[in-house]
Amino acid sequence: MNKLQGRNVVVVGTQWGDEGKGKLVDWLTESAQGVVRFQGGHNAGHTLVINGVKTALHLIPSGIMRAGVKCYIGNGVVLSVPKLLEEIAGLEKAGVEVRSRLRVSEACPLILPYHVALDVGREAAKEKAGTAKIGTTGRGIGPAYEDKVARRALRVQDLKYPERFATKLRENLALHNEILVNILGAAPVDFDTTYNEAMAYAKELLPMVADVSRELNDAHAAGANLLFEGAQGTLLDVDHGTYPFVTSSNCVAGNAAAGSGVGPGMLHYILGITKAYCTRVGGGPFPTELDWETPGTPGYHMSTVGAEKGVTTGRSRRCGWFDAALLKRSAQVNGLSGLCITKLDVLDGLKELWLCTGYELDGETIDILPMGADEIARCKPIYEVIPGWTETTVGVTEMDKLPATARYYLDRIARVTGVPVHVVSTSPDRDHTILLH
Ligand code: 2SA
Ligand code: MG
Repeated sequence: MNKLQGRNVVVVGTQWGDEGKGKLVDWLTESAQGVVRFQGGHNAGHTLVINGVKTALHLIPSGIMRAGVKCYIGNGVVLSVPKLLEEIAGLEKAGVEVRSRLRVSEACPLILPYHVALDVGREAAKEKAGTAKIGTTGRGIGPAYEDKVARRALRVQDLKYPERFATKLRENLALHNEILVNILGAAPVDFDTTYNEAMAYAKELLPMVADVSRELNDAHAAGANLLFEGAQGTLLDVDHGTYPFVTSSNCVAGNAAAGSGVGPGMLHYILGITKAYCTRVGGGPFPTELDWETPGTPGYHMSTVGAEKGVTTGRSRRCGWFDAALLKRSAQVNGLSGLCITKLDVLDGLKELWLCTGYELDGETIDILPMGADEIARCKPIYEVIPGWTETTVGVTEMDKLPATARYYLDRIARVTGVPVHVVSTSPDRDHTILLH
């Protein structure tokens, strides 16, 4: 029995997302009976490769690729119903049974067309004004969370009551259309179209709607092991990330409880998924960023060998050296039990690897990432240079089959961050995984 079996495990990204969480959740699902999404929305992009076949998921928990596993979309997720139905249709076409295995919380706030229009309109206005864009995915995530905390969101449960839905929709449209038209110079969103579309998809969604909090508590009481699948990453967390260049939800492990309706005592083990180098898509500071566009440079190597493109938007991800001081922050705010290092194989062939162990900030040396974008933007990384390896590590499944320098690199990461490495991933394939007991 390893440390991850027989427990409820939270999987979180420790950097800026795209650490490879989807593959790990799928792999861990071998010993789980339920997988839960607790924050974010269809801005997420989780790629799974099973028997050489690639599947991209945005909303549905990665556990869906294992027959018999139950999947839950918790209250912390902002839900675009048409996007969910599209994803279900795609999976069904590939022969995956979804509807009988997926439960959606009735407390999920809905993403409606005006959220998307506001998101896209605001980014365009920033561009026009020459101010730094957030670089959002344009999926309406931020505006949907704003409505939630402003206590005016339309939620999944409102779809059950057409009149209530219509009243709330009218109120929301009056508010948002004014901003769209008068401030952002965008087209207004039409009531009838939005209402009719919502009522049409409600029929398809409602059979999957459930009291997810209760179902998770019942499943736990009956002895099921649950996996909580984080989306995005710790440095995109609305409180702990590179604010304001963040997403609008809490991506940290603590939110697995609040975003799904279980108590924190039910979260037994926190696995921090960590890429062997750093990437970020969208705007905002990135202390260890490299030139990733010039052929022959280490950054270009990471970008091309690592195929660093956004799964949702297709944008190129920025690339840089591993940042252990950033990871210290992540370890702290998540309470990590162990690390899973992914994409180690991407570093094969690099002559040397630079590991950031701290920064110089305003003339002082610090050993942990500071708070907020402005301070982070002023950080100058301090590096330790480690020799690389020439051997291929693709598909290695045992620690002692890794080159000694690769093992040293992993050891340095564990020592500097203070978190043990429990899993190493050596390719996107489910089976190419090293488990350290
Ligand atoms: P948003 O749309 O409001 O959440 O954007 C705010 C910031 O959060 C970043 N963000 C992401 N970063 C990495 N991966 C994400 N998912 C997709 C992927 C992204 C894609 O898996 O590649 O395809 O572009 C994700 N979702 C949100 C976003 O870039 C902004 O910096
Ligand atoms: Mg992703």
